[in-house]
Amino acid sequence: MILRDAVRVLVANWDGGYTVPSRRLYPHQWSWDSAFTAIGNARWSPRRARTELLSLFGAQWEDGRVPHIVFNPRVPDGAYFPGPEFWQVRAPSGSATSGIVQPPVHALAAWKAHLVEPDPAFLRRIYPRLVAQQAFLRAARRSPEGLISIVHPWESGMDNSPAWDLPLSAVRPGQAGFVRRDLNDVSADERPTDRDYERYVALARAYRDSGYRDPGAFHVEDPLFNAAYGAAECALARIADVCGLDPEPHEREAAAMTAALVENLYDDGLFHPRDLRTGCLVRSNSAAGLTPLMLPELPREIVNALVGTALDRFALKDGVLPSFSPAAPEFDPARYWRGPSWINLTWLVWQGLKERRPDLAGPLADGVISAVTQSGFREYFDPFTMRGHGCRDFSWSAALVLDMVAEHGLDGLPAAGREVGEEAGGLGESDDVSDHVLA
Ligand code: 9WN
Repeated sequence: MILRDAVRVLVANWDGGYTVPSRRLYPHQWSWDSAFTAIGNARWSPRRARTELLSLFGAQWEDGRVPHIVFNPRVPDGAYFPGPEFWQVRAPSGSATSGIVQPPVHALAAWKAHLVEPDPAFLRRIYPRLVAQQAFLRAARRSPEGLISIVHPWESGMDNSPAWDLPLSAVRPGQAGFVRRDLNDVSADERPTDRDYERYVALARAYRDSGYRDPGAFHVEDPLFNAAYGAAECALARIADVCGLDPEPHEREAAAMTAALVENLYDDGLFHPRDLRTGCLVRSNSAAGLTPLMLPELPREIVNALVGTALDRFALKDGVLPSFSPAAPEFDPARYWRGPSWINLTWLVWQGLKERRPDLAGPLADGVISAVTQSGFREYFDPFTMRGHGCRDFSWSAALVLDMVAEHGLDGLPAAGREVGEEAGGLGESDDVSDHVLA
């Protein structure tokens, strides 16, 4: 039942070449959402997964950046703020896009799609695009210590995390002069405050006005973003291998990122962001600090310390992962990224636990499945009551449940790999899959 419902959400949110995160709240294509959605779609329609990724990379900029939003010209102006009229920029393909990025989880998604249904031709097609995405980050955002920076909380994907409160306090909120659209669909106490929104808009405007070049008043190194970059290099090494290319440069790059993270962002059982304006670590309690677990070469003692932190400070033994430590004063179980459990973040940490700590990974998958069974495919969940918050029928919640069930099983039934999705995908691999992109 749950699997059919997941596929139904993904079918309803499919726009012919990609999946909107949510029909009402997010009616365009988002970068890391497309990667997570592709991971789940691969379980019942690998073709859809490949199309989704190719469609996103169809809007890649010449400098290699993959914009965080690709706008659908058929969606009415004003359906989402800030829309194309705010960003004022187009990709070489002609698509209107934003000018900021999101964590590079796409190489991992491409590799996972290939594992479900091997397709070397797809890998050969997307590999240079994925390499260019990483090259942009190195050229435009890499510090001498080897870490990649972000210039906007939206680039972290965890926009309203309390980890950004301190760096954001240095940002002067601009004049309001805009109308928020998000509050039409979701209650104000589950979304960022107006004050935060004014800062987001001021930052995005300043970056836009610099020609999408100069970091402005917000400039930080985020553990999740950097872990995603490192995991992307690991995936690229495997992809290169299939393509008959040398995996070694990617392996070296992944190892260098792992070392840079440990050297610069690790302290006291958790990875922390670093504020490049002050040079200081922001010692917050964000679950983003656990995501370097994705990196296969993370030293054993750090893995053990992170697991200890996950158990003590994030109550991981209860089978859920809050986005922020419940023990911290900023924790809020219902407000966007300030404590609720998000399925994508849980999935990233689960990647790092599956082999090392199956005793913890199993209950985590069960926790996710029971949250959606109780509350549906909501955007986020109260980690104690599992009550759903944010929008409904949220794509990555549905997609990643398909992936977790495929690997972990359901209700005591064993993992079934792709058959999971095939059974649920009785709804049909529709003809509505256009593979027009990158043509
Ligand atoms: C801004 C689409 C996106 C996710 C982000 C999430 C939220 C947008 C917003 O929705 O951000 O990019 O309007 O709040 O924070 O992770 O990609 O689902």
